[in-house]
Amino acid sequence: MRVEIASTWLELVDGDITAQEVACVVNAANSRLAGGGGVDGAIHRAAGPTLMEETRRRYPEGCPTGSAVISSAGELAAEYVIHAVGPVWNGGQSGEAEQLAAAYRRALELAHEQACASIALPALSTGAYGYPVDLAARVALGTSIDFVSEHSLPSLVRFVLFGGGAYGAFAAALEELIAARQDY
Ligand code: AR6
Repeated sequence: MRVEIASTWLELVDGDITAQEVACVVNAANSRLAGGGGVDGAIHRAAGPTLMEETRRRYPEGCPTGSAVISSAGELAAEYVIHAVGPVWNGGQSGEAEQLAAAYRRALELAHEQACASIALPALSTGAYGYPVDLAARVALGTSIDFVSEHSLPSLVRFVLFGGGAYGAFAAALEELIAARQDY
C-alpha cells in the first residue's frame, strides 16, 4: 500500500528490514544499545561488528526511551542506521504513546538532518516490548504523516512489517488516518 502525502510517498510493505535499499534503516534498539533479538539482532547480523563498535564509541551512555541516535550502516545497503528506542508496553497509562511518537519523530528528524531521501522503519515496540500492534500503528503512522506534511525529506517513508498481522494492522490504521484527513 502506498499513499502520497505532500511531497512524500508513505509505503507499507511486508518484508525484512535488512533487505531494503534505502538511505537509512531504523533499528528497534534498547536504551543500552546493547543489541538483542528481533529487528536489532537481524540488523546487527547483517551489518557486521562495526555497527556495535561505532555505537559503543559514540554513544557510551546509550539512548533514552523515546529518542534515537544515528550511526553508519556497516555492510547493509543503507548509508545509515538510526537506532530508535520505543517504550516497553505497560498497559498504556505510562506515557507509552507519547514515547513511541517521540522515538519515531526523532528518527525522522535524524534522517532529515542527513538529507536522506528514503527511510525504512519497523513497527517499533510491537515485538519483545509488547505494544499492541493496532495501537502502535496509529501512533507510528500519525507521527509520520505529521512529519512528512511539514518536511520534504525523506521523500520515501517505508514501513517494513513482518509477521503477526502487522501489515494488516498498519493498512487499516493508514486507511482510517487518510479518511480522517479528507474530512477536514
Ligand atoms: N524486519 C522487519 N520487522 C521485523 C524483523 C525484520 N527482520 N524482525 C522482527 N520484526 P522487536 P521491540 C518485527 O522485538 O518490540 C530487541 O531484543 C517484529 O515482528 O524487534 O521494539 C532489542 O534489543 C515486530 O513487529 O522490537 C530490544 O531489547 C517488530 O519488528 C527489544 O527487542 C518489533 O519487534 C525491542 O523490542
